[in-house]
Amino acid sequence: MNYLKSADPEIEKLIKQESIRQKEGLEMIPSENYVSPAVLQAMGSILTNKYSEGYPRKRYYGGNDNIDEIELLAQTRAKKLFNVAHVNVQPYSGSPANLAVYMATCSPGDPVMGLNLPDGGHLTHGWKVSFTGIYYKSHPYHVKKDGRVDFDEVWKLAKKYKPKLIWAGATAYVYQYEFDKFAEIADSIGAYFAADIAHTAGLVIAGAHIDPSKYAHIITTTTHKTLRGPRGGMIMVTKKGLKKDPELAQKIDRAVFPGLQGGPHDHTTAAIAVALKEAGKPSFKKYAKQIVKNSKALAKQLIKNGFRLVGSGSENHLCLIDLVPNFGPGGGFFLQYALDHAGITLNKNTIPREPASPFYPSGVRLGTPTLTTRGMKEKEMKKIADWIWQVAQIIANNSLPENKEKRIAYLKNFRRETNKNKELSKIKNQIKRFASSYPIFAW
Ligand code: DSN
Repeated sequence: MNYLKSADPEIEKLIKQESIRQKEGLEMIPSENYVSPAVLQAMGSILTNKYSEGYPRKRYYGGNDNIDEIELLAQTRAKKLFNVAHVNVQPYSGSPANLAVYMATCSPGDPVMGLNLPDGGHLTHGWKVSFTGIYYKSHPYHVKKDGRVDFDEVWKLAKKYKPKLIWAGATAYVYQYEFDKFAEIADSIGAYFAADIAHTAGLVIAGAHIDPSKYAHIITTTTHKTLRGPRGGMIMVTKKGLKKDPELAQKIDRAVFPGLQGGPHDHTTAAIAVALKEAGKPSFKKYAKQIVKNSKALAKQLIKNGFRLVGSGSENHLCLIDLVPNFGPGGGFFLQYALDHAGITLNKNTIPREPASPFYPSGVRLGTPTLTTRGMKEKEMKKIADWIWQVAQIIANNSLPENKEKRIAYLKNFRRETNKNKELSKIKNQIKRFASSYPIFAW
């Protein structure tokens, strides 16, 4: 019985269309993934009916015996996988998780440090328009020309401003995070060191990325990126964190609830538990290692084709193409739009020392977690890199006008021309045939 179709045919149709898009296209946004049917089933379960403010065995409402067991299972699995002393699985997503870390460790106005947003950092690491940059005194650090964190600058800023909290982590960083270096700096000034591994959590537990558990005091993550779970978040306190502050676990828990959130999303907690169980299997390790192999293969072929990559490669799950040689400053939109039209989804992104703006950035960010979930390997990455290059050649003669009025008209025309471009339609058909032959639930 298709309940949705009879109750709400409009929504049912849109979901169907989206599932076709996800099947027929190549999803290369590095923060996305395809969850397993088991995770989906837990997400869509009757657990969504329940309220359970509080924590296991300490709830404000009755009827929570089953929910307690579910949350405890999620906690136990996370603690084991990430080798941490304490975990809170209730944050609604990555940003609320990070806010809870501020609330647990800082007072409003305290100095904090994180990677600058246009350099690949995250909004919640202190960017000026985020709550975290408005209510705390943010002193962002940057990357060098090669895209690597400038640790000389991190040392200098840390000594000068004595931040209470230092973040490591990013949304567009092609190297492994050097947690040991951050720890040395944070420890030298008595700061809390939080590792935000939202992008790389799956790689960390598979041994495909440096493990932060012995360096950081706090680890935050989303659960829906390389970890391949539902949209959610977790905050972990390491043994080192408890040594620095024996109250840290309670501070984090109090910050999540009642500090920032109400009732946890129990259907999400259950789906997180399922995803963590899947992530504990040897097949997941193989999967996560293949993500990195695929990203390296993709980077190699993109460079061979003629693209300029930030950092000249990839050490993790993503690549960042610097499109200044192709379209001049601010040209990320051109490639994102044309590829979307051809069936490859990625996102425009700032590059280090961005010459344009976060709204019209000069690069694109693309990654391999979803393609790897579908069973693709190095051979397929080569083919996809070739398509990306072909599309870039088709739209090669575009550049973003500086004048605002001219820019609007130019982009309107670009969209119109792209939509009717026959060469792009041909590539779209090839991609559709190719992508459709790889199942979404391949593992
Ligand atoms: N939106 C996430 C990403 O794409 O990296 C960060 O929050």
